[in-house]
Amino acid sequence: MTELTVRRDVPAPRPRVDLSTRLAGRTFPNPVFTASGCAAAGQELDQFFDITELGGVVTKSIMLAPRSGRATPRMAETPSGMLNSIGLQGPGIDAFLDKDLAWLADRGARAVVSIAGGSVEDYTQLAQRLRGAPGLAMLEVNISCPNVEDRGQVFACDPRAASEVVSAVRKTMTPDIPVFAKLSPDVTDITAIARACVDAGADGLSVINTLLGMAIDTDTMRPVLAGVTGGLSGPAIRPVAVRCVWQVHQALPDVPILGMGGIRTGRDALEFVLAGASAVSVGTTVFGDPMAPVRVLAELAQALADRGFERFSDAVGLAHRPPEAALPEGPDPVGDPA
Ligand code: RRO
Repeated sequence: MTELTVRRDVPAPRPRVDLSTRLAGRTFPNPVFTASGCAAAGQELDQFFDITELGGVVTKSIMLAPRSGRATPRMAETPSGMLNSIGLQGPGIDAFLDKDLAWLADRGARAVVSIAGGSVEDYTQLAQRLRGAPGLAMLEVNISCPNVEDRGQVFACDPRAASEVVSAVRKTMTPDIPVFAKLSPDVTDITAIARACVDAGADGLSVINTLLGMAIDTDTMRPVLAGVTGGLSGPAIRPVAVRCVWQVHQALPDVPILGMGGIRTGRDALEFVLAGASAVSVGTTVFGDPMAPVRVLAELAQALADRGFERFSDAVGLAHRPPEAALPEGPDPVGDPA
């Protein structure tokens, strides 16, 4: 068997922009994170680049028990996007703590652990298990997985259910760990759910999970995915994600947002930041380009420098301000050659 050799590229030097970002009282060195479900717990990506270069590593949602997930096929390509119906495959919290989180802590990465459950009690127990865990920098409460048998379990589609989960997790987790709730775009008014989560104690919001989608194979004339429906991700959903970040930031300007949905370049990331995201997750694109997170980070730094920013934080939500207040003071804000 031949051994796989992988590159460990050194990212290009970044221009001098202060990229640090604060998420609910915790400072991260930069605003580019992985996206839950697209990089497992970071081990594979670390073969391509040093994952401690990223602001944080967001892990695949973990449940209490090990789970094999849904039947295959569970992925399908779509125009500018991808459908998945993984169904929360994972090793369960015990193995995750022993192996994945321990590895992230050893590695010195900032771990953002995504948790998922079928009941409020599941989430509470997960938060209990994670209390005081070394390496844990933040919790992402996934209340919006589209691939559950019962749509009633998509807590993020109902303000009361979302609130119950978030409140239980916030009460259980130590105050030093920010608790973010991950929202679904598949709702009439995302700001109502966002508000319910924040009122229940969420320190921030992850915006957005995948959109519920479906593809039918016109040769077999049957659904492509064994699970029939799946979560749509990739550039196809970026305008929806940017709109959701915009709406949530407008409604709750003081609440930090981790934005995601189809980010492939630094400019894409900047779009989310201008809409109101204080950090971004890079997801689906890593399947084709494992270096994408560090590339996006370098491109974002360059894009900010090209526009005259000295601090990343000055760009957060800037698109909401009137045009005369929109550009920072500084050198030539328009010289972006890309
Ligand atoms: O595992 C999945 O099928 C999955 C999850 Br937990 C999620 O949050 N979003 C998604 O598109 N797929």
